[in-house]
Amino acid sequence: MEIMKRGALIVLEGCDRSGKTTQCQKVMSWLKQSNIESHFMRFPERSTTIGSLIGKYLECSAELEDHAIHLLFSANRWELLPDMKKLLGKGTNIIVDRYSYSGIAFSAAKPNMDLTWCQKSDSGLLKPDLVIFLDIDPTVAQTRGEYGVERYENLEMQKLVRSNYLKLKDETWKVVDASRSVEEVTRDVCQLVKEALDSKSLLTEIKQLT
Ligand code: NYM
Repeated sequence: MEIMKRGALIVLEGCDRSGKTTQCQKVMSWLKQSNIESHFMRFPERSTTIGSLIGKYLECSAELEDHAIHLLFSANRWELLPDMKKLLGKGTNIIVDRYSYSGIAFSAAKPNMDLTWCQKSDSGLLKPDLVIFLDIDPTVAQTRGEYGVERYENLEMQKLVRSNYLKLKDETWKVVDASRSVEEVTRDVCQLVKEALDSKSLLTEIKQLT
């Protein structure tokens, strides 16, 4: 009897302008062409009630205390946990544009925000099978075009965010040099996704973030 594999939870992370969204689209179209059942998600998911408040905060049309907005970003992941579990349980892979690591790296880049404290609210969420970190020097990323008007889109913040990301790196992380062409990056990203989908770990239960 063939044992059914659960879906894989694959996250793309990186600073602003690292190319995450483009690479998520490339991976999704490659998975579709290959007839591999997959679903795309992104965080923050701005379509929910919590997400719309996050959206207002990012657009600077609402102000929130730093811990409070951190907890809202986290709550936005918790509210989508049942959907994620359902998809993975029926064997659908999930490709996610940003996850807990963004939550921690961005919040902890603010003065008086402790990285360990920031990790706590996501403890118990699903631990990704693979985190692809699109690494780029924020000074180089900035040359890809002006940052937008959203909160956090400035060089000083992005440098702190990158150094926080690197503190979070564990055995599930693969670092990809995102300063190269879109095609070169896509080749590496798709290869890493392929390896994760072939992994025997999908026969075991998904872990939780600690
Ligand atoms: N962000 C994203 C956080 O500060 N905390 C989080 O938990 C998450 C998921 O929101 N600058 C930040 C990172 C980005 C912004 O931008 C979302 P985008 O372009 O929607 O990925």
